[in-house]
Amino acid sequence: MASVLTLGVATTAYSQTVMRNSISVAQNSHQGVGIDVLAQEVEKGTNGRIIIKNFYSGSLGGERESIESVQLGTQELAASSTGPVPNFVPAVRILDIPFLFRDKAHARAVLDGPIGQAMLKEFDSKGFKALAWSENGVRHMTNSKRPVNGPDDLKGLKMRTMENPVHVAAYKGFGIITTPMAFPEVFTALQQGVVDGQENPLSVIMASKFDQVQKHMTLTGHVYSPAIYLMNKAAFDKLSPADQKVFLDAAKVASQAQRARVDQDDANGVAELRKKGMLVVENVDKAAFVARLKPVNAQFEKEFGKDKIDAIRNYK
Ligand code: EAX
Repeated sequence: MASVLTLGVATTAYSQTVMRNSISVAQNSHQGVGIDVLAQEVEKGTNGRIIIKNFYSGSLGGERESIESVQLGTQELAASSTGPVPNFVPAVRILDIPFLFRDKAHARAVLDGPIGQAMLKEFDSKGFKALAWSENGVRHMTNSKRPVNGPDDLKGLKMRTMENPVHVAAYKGFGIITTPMAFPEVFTALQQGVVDGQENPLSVIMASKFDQVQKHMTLTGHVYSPAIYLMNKAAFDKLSPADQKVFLDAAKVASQAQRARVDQDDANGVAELRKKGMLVVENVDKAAFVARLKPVNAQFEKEFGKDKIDAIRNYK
């Protein structure tokens, strides 16, 4: 390694690689924790040879745009919910089926087990290295119009959805008027009344200050939303085997930190949002919501295969 003595301080001139990563929510969030830990672990594991510069709050675009940039190689990394992912890797769609998972523990076990790990391999042929599953959280409904005590109360609500075909089909099953929209546009759309409501995990609702533009929340828990750390495949393949291991290990540490923050947000989110004025329906008759989606679920079983859905549903 060439070393240069300048101003009496020995500096070792070594090549430092700077990569970019992005999320659509604020840095003070579960996803912000995830990518900050990922960056710290990669810098530590490569002794500063690789630095990841993080961009928050959709400053590089929404999740779909960022995933597209990673696929094209104009951005090395992106951390995203699985919302827009089916547009790139259709095999992942099955994970977005409402009421597929019993709870977070069930979802984490599936994602960290053979089913989820095999799914990560589906990304390779699409130009991505999927470093690890992470977690967006269990999604709940919010709106500015009325309390939602049962599925009938959803009928006719104009709700923003993720750009996700499974969600759109399912929410139409509730009689919701669906508006797919990139996340960075959601706060303004809610503020201006372009849509009445949206649905997201408590972590996202809190980080995005939706209490300022949404009066009502119902803990429907209708979808478990995985998240994922994606890297441009060519950029990953260029790394030495040792550095590839650093990235994969860093992603696992980051995922644990992100999941821990989700647990923290789930523990105190309702009280915090109530303090900020939201009216929260906590005791929800989930069976009523599940029953309303029976016809849509029949469609999903045809589309994805009942055996595949049951393998996830019954995973212990
Ligand atoms: O990943 O688009 C969404 O509602 C996502 O949950 C949000 O961007 C956090």
